[in-house]
Amino acid sequence: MKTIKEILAERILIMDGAMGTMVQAYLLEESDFRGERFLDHSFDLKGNNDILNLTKPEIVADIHQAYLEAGADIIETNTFNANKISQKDYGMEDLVYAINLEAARIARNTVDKFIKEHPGNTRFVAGALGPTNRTASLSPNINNPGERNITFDDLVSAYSEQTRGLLDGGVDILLIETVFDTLNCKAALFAVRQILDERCEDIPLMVSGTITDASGRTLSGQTVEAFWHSIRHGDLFAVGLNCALGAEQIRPHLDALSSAADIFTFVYPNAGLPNELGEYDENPEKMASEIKEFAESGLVNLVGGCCGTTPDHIRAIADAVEKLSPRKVPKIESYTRLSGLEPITIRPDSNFVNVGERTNVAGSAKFRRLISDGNYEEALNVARNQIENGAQIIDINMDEGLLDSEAAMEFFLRLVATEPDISKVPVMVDSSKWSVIEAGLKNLQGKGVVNSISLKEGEEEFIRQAKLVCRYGAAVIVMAFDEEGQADSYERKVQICSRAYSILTDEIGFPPEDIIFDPNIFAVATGIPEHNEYAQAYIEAARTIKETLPGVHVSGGVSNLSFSFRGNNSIREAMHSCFLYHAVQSGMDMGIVNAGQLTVYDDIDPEFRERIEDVLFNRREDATERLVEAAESYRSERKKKEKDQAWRTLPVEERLEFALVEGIADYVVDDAEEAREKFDRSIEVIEGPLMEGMNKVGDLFGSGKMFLPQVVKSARVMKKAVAHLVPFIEVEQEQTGVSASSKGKIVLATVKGDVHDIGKNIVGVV
Ligand code: THG
Repeated sequence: MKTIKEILAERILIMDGAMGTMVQAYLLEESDFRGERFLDHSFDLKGNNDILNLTKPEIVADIHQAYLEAGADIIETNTFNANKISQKDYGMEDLVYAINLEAARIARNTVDKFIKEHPGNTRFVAGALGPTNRTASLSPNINNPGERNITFDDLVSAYSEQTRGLLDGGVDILLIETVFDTLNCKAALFAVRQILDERCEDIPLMVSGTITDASGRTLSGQTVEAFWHSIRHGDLFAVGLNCALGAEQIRPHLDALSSAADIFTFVYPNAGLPNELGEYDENPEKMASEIKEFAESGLVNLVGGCCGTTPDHIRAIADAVEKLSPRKVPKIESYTRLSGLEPITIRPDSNFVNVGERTNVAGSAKFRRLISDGNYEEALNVARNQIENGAQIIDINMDEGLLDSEAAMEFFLRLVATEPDISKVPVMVDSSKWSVIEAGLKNLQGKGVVNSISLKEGEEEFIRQAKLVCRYGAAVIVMAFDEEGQADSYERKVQICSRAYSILTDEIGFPPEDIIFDPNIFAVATGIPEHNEYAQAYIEAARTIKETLPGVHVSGGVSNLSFSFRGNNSIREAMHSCFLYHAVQSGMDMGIVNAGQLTVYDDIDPEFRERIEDVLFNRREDATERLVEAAESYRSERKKKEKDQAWRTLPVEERLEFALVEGIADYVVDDAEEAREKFDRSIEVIEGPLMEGMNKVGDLFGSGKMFLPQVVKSARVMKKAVAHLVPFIEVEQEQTGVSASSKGKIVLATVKGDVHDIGKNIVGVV
């Protein structure tokens, strides 16, 4: 018989329709659900459709048979709630294995019999794993956002048991369906992959998400693309959407999924939304015509029906798509794809990625105090500020002797999960303890980054951890650290990273694009001569790693560089800026930084910059001395500069430009007003000095002398200035009869998430 992949290359496959809708039509009573076996069971069983596998197997088989006759190629087992979490409601949690085993056997037997009676027909059994009735990413208690009534481990255990039953009963496919919380789904994937490994088996795995409302997000808040990034690691055979909205409303989300996913896609919608009587209005013809359009548009490889659909719907759908060709699975570049609630893709030509460092108890006295005092609201603000200042990922570290770090990581991530403006970005779980990293991974619904693993405890442990990183579905930072210690020279950095790369890619098939090397940024200008080569060694190692290890990224903890100037933030910022300016040119494409505290490279006094660069490149014997010497005066000068506000005496045009480049919003309204009085028309302030300032920002950004967090600050200043001017512009337009609309409209289209999109948003502000 043909394999399912062979068939899918030829035609669109048909999945079956609703089980529940069909069961309802039998008008079963409590006694039917109970049968002989559960006559004395202490819970009401009416409505527990899964128990019918044990008490009314002939009904389940008849429904399967009806769908096979209607043209379904794939029959789903009657196991939507056959997990111990959902069955607990009926006091049936001990019967879960038996229910799944029987359900799989019923479907198996019905399908096998059908094949025998219709030679040449291939049909398949998909073991259905539902979402359970609990959600791992949301709190059940509005007053306590950190609370959960289900954990990742609970879910893994429940899904493992269900998977065993389904596999033992002989299913051909496993279908994790109606996913409303991706963390639940990640636990299911973890369980299924683990069980298949244990049994040395492999069968096709399908995942189906569900979009519950008009926002186009899953119940737990992810966009379709973020959802896809979170589950890609599952080595899936197909991904799709089901349930919730009817076919029409599901279309844009199916479109998004279909363009993002480089595997087969499917959809099995409801027969519309239930009406006020709880009935489904969409008739077979209407639904079939909608699904036909999906197929004609090349969006799907498999189609079927969910709630409210019947064999008539499936027959109509099968007829409608019979002659249509299946979607061609697109080739998608294997770029780094992370997610929080929203997706982020890091391409080889992406700009430098800022990772916010402040949510680190070891790296911020303030954050440590907030966590140890239990002031989580403020601690969340630390994370939020990093993002507002341009961090695209946040690094979270709870390594502190007096903390229960596992518990702190878990609790903080659960709080983060309930703050959409924070959880929109991916999380980097930072700890030197593997148990803390695992605690983190069990609480991330998106695809995050493990920070970090290394060869320090040898290859065996390295491989064990790397495999787990894959199984949880994360990218990983690999430190240049081996059995001999941390790499400090160029040679050791390159050698360790190359060794780690070949172990990861050759031995365990780790995707290269999910490897981020950190060749160690160490403190320079410490007075210890051995440290003098550290910065240059990093910068050169970054170049070689990027050139010789295809697909990877290079990151580092930037603030480490300036530890010897602790307390002197102005010199530290200047050092970080100089370092990044050079390191990014040589291939560093990600860094853990204090987002919002990066000086503009060109702003650093050239003489001082030279002293910093003398240190970074170890250009003179007395480089450290000269930097230390300048440090004090630089600090006081900077302080003076900050205080004495010499720039306030510049002409207004130059003040506006300065404020934009520096991201200083304090005076911009006054300055915009002053400029407005100077010009004939208010719009000229925007078209003149403000645009000029933004052009300067653009040039600095383009040449790597400004980073995204700084551009964000500039945009904020711009927005404030424009907000002041707009009312005047509108009045003037009215007076002159020249209105904005009479000038026509400009439509700006960009690729969502692409670098141009950032540009578009800035232009949008303008
Ligand atoms: N590589 C990787 N991960 C890392 C590091 C790295 N994680 C931790 C660290 N290094 C990066 N994060 C920080 C965070 C803060 C500081 C330095 C690095 C820092 N903090 C101030 C200090 O210690 O002086 C604290 C000041 C304050 O209390 O506010 O410098 O290299 N993969």
